[in-house]
Amino acid sequence: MPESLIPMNECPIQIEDDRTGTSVPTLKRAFADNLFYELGKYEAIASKEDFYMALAYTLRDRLLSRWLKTFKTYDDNNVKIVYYLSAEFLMGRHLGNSLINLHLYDRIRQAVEESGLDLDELLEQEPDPGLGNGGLGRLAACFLDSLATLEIPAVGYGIRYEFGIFHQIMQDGWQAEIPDKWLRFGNPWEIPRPDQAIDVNFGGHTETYHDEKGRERIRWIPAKTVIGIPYDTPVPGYDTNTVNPLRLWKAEASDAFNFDAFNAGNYDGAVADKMRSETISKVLYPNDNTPQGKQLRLEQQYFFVACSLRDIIKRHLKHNTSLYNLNETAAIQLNDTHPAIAIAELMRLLLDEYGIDWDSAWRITQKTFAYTNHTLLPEALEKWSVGLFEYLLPRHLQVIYEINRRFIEDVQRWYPDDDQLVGRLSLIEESGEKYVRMAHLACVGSHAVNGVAALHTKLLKQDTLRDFYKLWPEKFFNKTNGVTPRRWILLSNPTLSEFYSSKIGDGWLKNLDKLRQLEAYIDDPEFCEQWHQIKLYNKKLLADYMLKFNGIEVDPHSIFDIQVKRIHEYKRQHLDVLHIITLYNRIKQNPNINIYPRTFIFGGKAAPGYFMAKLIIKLINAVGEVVNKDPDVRGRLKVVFLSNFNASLGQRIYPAADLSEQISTAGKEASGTGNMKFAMNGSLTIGTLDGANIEIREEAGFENFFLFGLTAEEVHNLKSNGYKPSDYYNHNQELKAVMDRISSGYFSHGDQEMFKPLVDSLMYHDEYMLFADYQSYIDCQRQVSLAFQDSKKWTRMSILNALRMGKFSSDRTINEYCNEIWNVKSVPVEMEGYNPESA
Ligand code: GL4
Repeated sequence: MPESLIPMNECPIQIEDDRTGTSVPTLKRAFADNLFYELGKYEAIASKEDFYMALAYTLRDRLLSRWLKTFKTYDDNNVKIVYYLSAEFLMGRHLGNSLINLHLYDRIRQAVEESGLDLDELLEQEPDPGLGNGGLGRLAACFLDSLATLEIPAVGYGIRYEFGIFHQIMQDGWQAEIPDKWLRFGNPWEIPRPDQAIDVNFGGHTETYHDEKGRERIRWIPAKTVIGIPYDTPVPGYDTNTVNPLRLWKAEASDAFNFDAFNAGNYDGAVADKMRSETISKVLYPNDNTPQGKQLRLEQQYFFVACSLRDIIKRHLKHNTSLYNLNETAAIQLNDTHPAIAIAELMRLLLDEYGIDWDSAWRITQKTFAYTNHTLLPEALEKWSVGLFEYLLPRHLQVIYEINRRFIEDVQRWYPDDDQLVGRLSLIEESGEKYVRMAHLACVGSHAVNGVAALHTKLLKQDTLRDFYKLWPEKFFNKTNGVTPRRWILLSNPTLSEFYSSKIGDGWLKNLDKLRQLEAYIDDPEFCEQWHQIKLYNKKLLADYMLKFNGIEVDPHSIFDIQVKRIHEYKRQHLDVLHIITLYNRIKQNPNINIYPRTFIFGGKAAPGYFMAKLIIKLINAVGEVVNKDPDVRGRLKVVFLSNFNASLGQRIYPAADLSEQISTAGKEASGTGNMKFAMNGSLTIGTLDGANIEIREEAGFENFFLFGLTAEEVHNLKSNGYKPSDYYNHNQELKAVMDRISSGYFSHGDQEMFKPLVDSLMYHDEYMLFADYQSYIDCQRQVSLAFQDSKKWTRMSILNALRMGKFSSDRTINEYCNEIWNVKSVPVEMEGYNPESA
């Protein structure tokens, strides 16, 4: 019998079989074999992409036995599974990650080199799957890594966008967007499963009818059906046999095309419907912290949620006779409100398709869902117009109205004297055009609601979700974000990782708190010198990259002062620019002034429709153009904008940073996760008391953190008392000089109009209070420069930052979710005769 037909439980793991063997000669053979059979190429005609693909297949083959065994283990034991629903997953490149998880890095390097190729070059061929915008999508990916590493049964559900986040290029200092064709050469990491396709309905109307028992029921008569095809990508854990799936849905038309139209000669019309259906999973909306309110976006949300829920129910019913105990086999996490329509969809399924009564259906729903809020910005809270809802999802709107009716009845019973309360809590916003408030739906339909850092959760309770907190204080949790040390230390910073492991072994990779053991070396000059050399080495690597891609030569001994993240006014990249211009002005006034050399590095994408963010990018580049060339500067200041910041560029950047810029207006950044990646790699943070900065500072020690700026409370008070940015401008000479220099056209070839919108917005509104924090920031930056000049002291601070970041491993975060929200346990996957470490 062919091996594939041997039942799983009898399936022998064949050592040195071409698809599973891991000796160097077998790997070489498998690599060549995949090139030939999967790609139809031989060495002489193969491109680098082909070699990369052949290598990717070689690794995927080696993941499959563990993947299938993981599936079988869950299936056999009817385990409780975490379902992480997210419109975004920024997974980063897979190949390097598989190499470290399978412990095959060294052997593959040897196999590839013996084949006359360069592994690093092949790794660079992999497109970075950019199915997300920024922190929220990357968090989902870190969580999947930790779930698999902690051996938690989990499935990530999302959308298989054909075009991910756009590719950013610079044209004359302006951002331009190029479509991200990440699937152009095919995707070796995914397995399509058309046999598990799911129908998703849209539009139409509802009608009542009587079922066989004479009960009045409602059914949805949809206008259109789209098919969701699942594509599975393996998510391997580190040092475990667990390989969980990331299941992304692709939209396809239900009929290939309309034959009536085709036969009538209307060829365009025959394919138009098909194209419209397939548009649903075409492209990721490139907005971070700003919803778009477009019909297609709601279609995307409902599409992936409907597919995922049907899939979850199917899995549940395989081993359970009813849905009454759904919450015993499923914990569904809503990553922000993007999948919140799931609450109405599960209710609809339970009521209409499974005939369950309202109260039971509602109990099941609430016990199954939990919701994570990721933003406090009021403009970022999603709401959908009732009209659009009615048009696309008429039955869901009815369900939402009924949820709301019962909810408001309760509220009126609990608080009979508070008229305002009902209006504030209602799932429907009623002033002017009516909207469905998705965060409200998520709060009432979940048993747990959490923020993503201590301050954020506190502000949710005090402000954004205050009324819900008053109703259900026990529903609220804090789950401070974390990031995976596998990608953000081991893969990004191999030199530092090797240094750690040479001292304490590699247990730190699964228990990051262990790094604290290394504090014993803090007074050892040799240890500190080695640390310093590793940082310098990483800086040189980044300097080489900047020379190659930006044509800018920088001094690796200068302070690498870095801000990489989405461009947004609340994140205040322009405050960083005000500092650069301040230093520049000082040099222009006195070219011999003593200024410690700095390299200011920026990276990040602006939403294509966000004019002010794009203008900030232009300003950074315009200032760089002047500063980098001015002979008076004598190379002491360099400004570099690295285009197309993404996960793989992050992997190069974090290890090379001295200073991490985390300078958002206090109370605006829910958590931040880049702040954690920098600190883990030994950068010091200059930051406000915002998001997770506060907790990073507590862990690192106050003396190892550069703090400046107003607190969230002070921001709030200053705003309520009438904030006047012009007061700061008029009373601060340096600030005035900086603003005047921008206004004068100095950075825009004399054009005084170019930056006027940015200048005016600061001078007359300054929503994010740059002026209020300016002096404190400038003073703090002076402390940074002084500290850096004492190299021993700086290295010490850098080391302590890195060693004390154990809390920010996403393993800690996921453990908390498992114990306090999901109530799930680890389920180890046993593989006879297979130990990944000795593989
Ligand atoms: C974000 C927050 O802005 C960011 O602070 C947080 O770290 C991240 C993950 O929780 O979520 N919210 C949105 S929207 N985009 C983000 O990156």
